[in-house]
Amino acid sequence: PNVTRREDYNEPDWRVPEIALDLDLDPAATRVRTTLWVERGGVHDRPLRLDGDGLTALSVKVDGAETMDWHMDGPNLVVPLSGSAHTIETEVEIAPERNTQLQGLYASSGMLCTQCEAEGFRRITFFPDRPDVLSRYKVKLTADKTRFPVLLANGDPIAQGELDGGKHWAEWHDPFLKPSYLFALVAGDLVANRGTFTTMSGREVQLGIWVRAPDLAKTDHALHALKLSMAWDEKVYGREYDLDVFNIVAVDDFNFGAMENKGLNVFNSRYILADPDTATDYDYDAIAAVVAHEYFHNWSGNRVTCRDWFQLSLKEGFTVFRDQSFSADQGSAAVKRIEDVRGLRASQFPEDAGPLAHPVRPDEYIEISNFYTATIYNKGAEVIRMMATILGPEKFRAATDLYFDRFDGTAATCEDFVQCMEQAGGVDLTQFRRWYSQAGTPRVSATLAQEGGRARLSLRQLVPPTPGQPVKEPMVLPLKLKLFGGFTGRPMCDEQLILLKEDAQELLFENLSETPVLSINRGFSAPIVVETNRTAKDLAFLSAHDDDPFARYEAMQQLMLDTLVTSVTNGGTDHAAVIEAVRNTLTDSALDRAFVAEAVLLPSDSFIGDQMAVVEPEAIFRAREALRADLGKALEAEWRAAYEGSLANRFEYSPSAKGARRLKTVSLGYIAASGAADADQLAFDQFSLADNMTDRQGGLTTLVNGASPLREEALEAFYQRYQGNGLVLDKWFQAQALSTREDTAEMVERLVAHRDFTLSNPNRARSLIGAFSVNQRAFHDVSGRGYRFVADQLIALDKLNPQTAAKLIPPLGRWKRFDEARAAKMRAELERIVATPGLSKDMFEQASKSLD
Ligand code: HT7
Ligand code: ZN
Repeated sequence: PNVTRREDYNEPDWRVPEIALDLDLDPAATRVRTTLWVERGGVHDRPLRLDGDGLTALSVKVDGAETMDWHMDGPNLVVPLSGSAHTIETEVEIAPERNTQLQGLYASSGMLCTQCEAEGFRRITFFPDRPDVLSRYKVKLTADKTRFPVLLANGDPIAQGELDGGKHWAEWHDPFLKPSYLFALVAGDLVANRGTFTTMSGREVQLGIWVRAPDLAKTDHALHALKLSMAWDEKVYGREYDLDVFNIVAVDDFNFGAMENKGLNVFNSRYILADPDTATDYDYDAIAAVVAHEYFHNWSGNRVTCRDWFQLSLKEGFTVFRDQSFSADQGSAAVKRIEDVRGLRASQFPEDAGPLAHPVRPDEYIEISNFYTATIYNKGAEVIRMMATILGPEKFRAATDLYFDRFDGTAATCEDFVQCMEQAGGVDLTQFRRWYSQAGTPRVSATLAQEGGRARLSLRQLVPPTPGQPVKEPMVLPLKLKLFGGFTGRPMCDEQLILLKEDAQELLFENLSETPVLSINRGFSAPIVVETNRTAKDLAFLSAHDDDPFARYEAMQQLMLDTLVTSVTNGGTDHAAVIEAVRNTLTDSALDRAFVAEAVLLPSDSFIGDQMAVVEPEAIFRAREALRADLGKALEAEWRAAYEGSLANRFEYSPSAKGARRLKTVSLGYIAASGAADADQLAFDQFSLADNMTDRQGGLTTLVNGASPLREEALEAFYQRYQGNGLVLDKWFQAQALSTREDTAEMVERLVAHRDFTLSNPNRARSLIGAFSVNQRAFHDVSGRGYRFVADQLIALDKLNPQTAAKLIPPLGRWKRFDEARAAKMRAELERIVATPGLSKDMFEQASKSLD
């Protein structure tokens, strides 16, 4: 397959300032008539090359006249042109109902919708399908009025009318220049939850959340989140919405979370639909975050877009940073930071340490869809966050203002963004740019040594080798740090921000009156791994006294990790320090319950594995269960108190009610781990009496991990209650796939045959196959059956939906982290995948790179 390289970038040969699309929509045969106004870019004699994917040109006209002077170069249409400006008309026919890839125009639950990022537009019509070709779009949609009464596209509605034969049409104009990946249309039998938003300059924007009629009652939360996002972007970034309408449509079959098409966002329905009976607090939060994310793209992505796909993090990293900041402002910023860091460690750190590691601005790709990764999104967001930290809030805002002003209406690069940071911030980011070019998670060792009234902090950094990058240069690491008196608990200095730039650096602290304890990388100021010489006592102290909530959480996590890794490697069972630290946190009534719930959770099996030279899934599972059991038993009274303290909680979506629910289920888990005789009944009661999905799911997952007869009863009751609700059934499949029971692999194999399981819906495929492959114990069963099962499923899924299949390869690619027997079995499955006839390039890239 072809490799696309960043260094090969050239400006487009032909610009397309205007495009008119005329689509006669029909699921079986949609006619697409396209007119392009093209202009030669610079002095050259190259023909017009229009990307296509699976298209056959039915007619080609140049300047109004039918021509045969064109040819196909593979999937692309090539038209020689003599002048500097022409109109080109093409006609194609496509079949959305046969589009199982969900890229381009496709059918989902009776509606027609599009997904064009990254390269889906070329599956609809011939076009220079690259993000630096910016055009003004006019779109006319025609369809059967009964099946498709609602016709939506980007921009503002201009006109509509009726036709003979039961058809109708609508015309939409988007006045803003946009790349083809932001094109969208939707046709369906939809209803809208409508609202309005008055912008800071006093314009009224019509808002609509479009769904099928039975789902209308589940759209209030998304609409509310949209209004909050619009107000937040005005207040925090000075960004105002620019069209008269903003529509969101929810679809059931979607490869990703959502898509920021100009004025017409298309969403995976799981990120729109919510009511207390069907959505968890996690879902509610995710809906608000994704609505915000897509809305924020209107500026960071749409008004200023990307020059080429290597710059993807320019819009994604920045927009994730923006949505994280928005969510932090809606509730507890500390808990949000903990959740974001946990997510980064669960998905990005392993990616950065594995065969698919790549820089935030990659150098090459085979299939761009494979690069919508945690590195581009989440590490990209951390890179923006570090610049914001270095500049401080005022200068960072000045820098983003400069960026938006300077690049409005253009396709920009990461370098353009960094230059704005430098200019408005008055800083030199030359070395900092390595965050864009070097892959791998930097590791810092921090050693604090006391010499009388002085302490010396020795810092060393190491950026590990990654594929294609054997040798690394030192990075700029912004580290927030502080010292606390180990005896009095008092801060011994103000928080400092230091920039670690060298391989090794030292800091001296003078006039210390007591032994200092180091608090470092506070707020997770740099996305790195820090190793310190802090003792269990130091960590326990910080977990109780640090005044930075993130550092407090982090100290507890480190204490737990150290204890667990010792248990796994030496069989140690000294859990006293962890038990005391958890007791302190759990009984500290001054703490927010949501924070307590996060702080007392043990690190996941896979995060424990990430700390080890060779991952031992079974030993990790046993060590973690043993610590859970000891915590459960030693603190049983405290868990019960916490559980009961959170019981009187009628559903309300507020930070404090969410925190109470979270702590309730975490406590339930520990009560179950203690082996208490009433634990199963407690879980079952929580499950059955719940007035909301968070509690119901909490009860269910606790039971699903155990062996009580109530387990089957709860699973069956859940299934019966929610049969027909796809999003909730996803939870049912997922809970079973994530079960910590020994027979999970067997159960998951059986669930594939369940009448509600299908690979053609991405959410369903991810809920079973995706969830199972991150269940460390079950997936890495020494027999290799987990690997075989996942490979079989991915080979089948690739035939339908290569993008979704390829995204599920990484767990198999982690073979180097396991013992020889497991590694050989994982490799064998990857080899089998690579050898599959007709494999997509998506899967080929992921699986073949994973073998290196
Ligand atoms: N910008 C959007 C990316 C996206 C996407 C990428 C590949 C294949 C399907 C896709 N659907 C949406 C989502 C976002 O980051 O907002
Ligand atoms: Zn995005």
